[in-house]
Amino acid sequence: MAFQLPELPYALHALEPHMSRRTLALHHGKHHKGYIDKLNGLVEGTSYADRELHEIVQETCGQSDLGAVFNNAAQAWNHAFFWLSMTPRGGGGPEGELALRLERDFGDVDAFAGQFKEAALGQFGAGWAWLVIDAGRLRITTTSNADTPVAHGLQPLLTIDVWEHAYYLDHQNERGAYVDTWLANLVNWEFAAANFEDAGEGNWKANRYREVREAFAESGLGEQDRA
Ligand code: MN3
Repeated sequence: MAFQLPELPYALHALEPHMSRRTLALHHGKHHKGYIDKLNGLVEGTSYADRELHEIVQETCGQSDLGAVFNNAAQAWNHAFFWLSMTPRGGGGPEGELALRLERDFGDVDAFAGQFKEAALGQFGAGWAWLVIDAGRLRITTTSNADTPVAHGLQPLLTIDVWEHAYYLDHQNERGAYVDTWLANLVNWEFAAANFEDAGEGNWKANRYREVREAFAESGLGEQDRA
């Protein structure tokens, strides 16, 4: 079965005024859909057609002859994760165990936000900034272009897309304003906490991606609002 574009877990206008309907409609309906469509074309008739998305990402990483498969599979995975890293009632900070771990590893949520913004601004050109678990500790990392922590054995908790298409319509070249707005109003700490709880279970990648797909399938939001 071909890979499907996941539904957004909220309506296209739900993140306004922090992320415009126009940005979300283009980003989801054109960019994300483009990666899914290209991936389907590339894997049709191959053994990858029936695999889980994260398995394709992991198995094609670093293989130069499969670069196009990796790029489109990784971008498909990253964007599905990015939509869930945001919520209309986002911002603030985590609660519970994740809050304690954030304090241990960064000091406090403001210190985390400062380091996350610095990493997002420091990513030269297209890419992603991530909060991950690395050997039991929370860590901020960045990846270039389509690259993803999923390909390198790290468990992502949150991500922000810092490709220009993610923010140019709303913030032009001001990536810092985009990251500030995202951290203050959109970041989904409940999603991060759910990912944190999966840590150490071994098969988190399959579990998490399945949950991502189910969340989209169950949301039912956005249908009447599709651009
Ligand atoms: Mn993008």
